[in-house]
Parts: sequence; structure tokens; C-alpha cells
Amino acid sequence: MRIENNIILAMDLTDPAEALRVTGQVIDYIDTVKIGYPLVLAAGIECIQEFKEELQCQVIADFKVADIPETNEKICNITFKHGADAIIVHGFTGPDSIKACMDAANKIGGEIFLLTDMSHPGSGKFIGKVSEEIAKIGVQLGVENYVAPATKIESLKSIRRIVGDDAFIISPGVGFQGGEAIETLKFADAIIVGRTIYLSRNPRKTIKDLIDIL
Ligand code: O7M
Repeated sequence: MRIENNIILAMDLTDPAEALRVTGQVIDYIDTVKIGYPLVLAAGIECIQEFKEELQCQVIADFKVADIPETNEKICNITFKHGADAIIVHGFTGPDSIKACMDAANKIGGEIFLLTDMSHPGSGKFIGKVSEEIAKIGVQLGVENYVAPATKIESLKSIRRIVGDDAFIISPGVGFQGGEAIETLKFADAIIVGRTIYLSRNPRKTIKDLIDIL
């Protein structure tokens, strides 16, 4: 996936009109928006198509899919049918669950991002302990896109080592969670930024300033 300026906006505002308005303020600097449960549960899944049509952007659906293969397939099919370009899939569920998502994506021409490790402090308790194994399963299955945390550079680095330079890694946790954009982009292909942009008094200036330092 090609991502303009290596920045993905995480649009987690829950007022649909406000989410569209704020994204519209920055959309000429970026072309990819991540939409997840906060907005979709508030606005309905149709908001994916609405963002794509009104803002001409790519949409990554952050549904952190984590179920049995048959249910994962259904979730992916519905998400791609509603216009998502890519979907985020948890890896801890194991290879068959991941593979079901890959098959659904391949059938429809969409992409999956495999979530290997997470950015919050509590992630060290469980997922952080198996993140390398998750990345290895991704490599075995032929997954091309991954998510790894900006707040844990050592984890991001080791996941990059495992998945290789040709894999595409996107990284959340820059800004509010303490991750640093320039350092993160040494190992990731794009950063995911939410509150720093959408809570800014001037989202347009904030994103322009960020692009200027990258
Ligand atoms: O910049 P923020 O902290 O406001 O937003 C970060 C976004 O990335 C937000 O949408 C989170 O749900 C998401 N995220 C994480 O913050 N940490 C993770 O480990 C994983 C994700 C994510 O995007 O998973 C795909």
C-alpha cells in the first residue's frame, strides 16, 4: 500500500459530521485514513464508503479481527464489501484465523495488516510476549503488511528484522502515547497518528508541521 507522506490519520472522533469535517481539513496532505470501532459504531459501517467518496482517500478498517476462521471470513467479507481497502487482523488467534482473512482479502482484491504487538503499557503482559512468534507466522503465511508499536522501538525493530525489508509496517503510538515520529520511521513505513491531529486546535498546521520534520 502506498501512503502519502507516510502518515495515516487515525480518525477516532465519534461524531460522524465532525470526523468528516476534521479529516477534510487535512486530506490534501494525506491519502489514507484508519477508521475503527469508535467511529463505525457511532456512524454505521456506511461511513467507510462516505469517507472514500467525499474525501477520495484509502480507508483501513481497524476491526482488529480476532475470531475463529469462519467468523473472521464473514467480518472481512462485509468490511471489504463496504469499501475498505484494508482490514486490521489480530495475530494471536493463530494461522488458520489469519489465513481466513487473507483468503477473503485476496478474493476481493483487498489487503490485510497483521497486528503483531501493541503500543499501550499493558501490552507487555500478553501480546508483547508472543509478538515475534506472531510476526514469524505472518512471514510463513506470506503476509505483506504489519502493525507494530511506535512506543516500543525494540519490539518494532525486532519485528522489522523478522518480516524483512520488503514487508510494509505501519506504526501507532506516535504523539499522545509517547512514540517519536522520526525514530519510528527508521523501522516503519508509515506512522498512524490520531489525537495529535484530530484534537489539535489547527489540525492542518499540525499535520503540515509534522510532515516538515519528517
Ligand atoms: O494517536 P492516538 O494515540 O490518538 O491513536 C492511535 C490509534 O492507533 C488509535 O486508533 C488506536 O486504536 C490505534 N492503535 C494503537 O494506538 N495501538 C496499537 O497497538 C494498535 C493500534 C492500531 O491501530 O491497531 C491497528
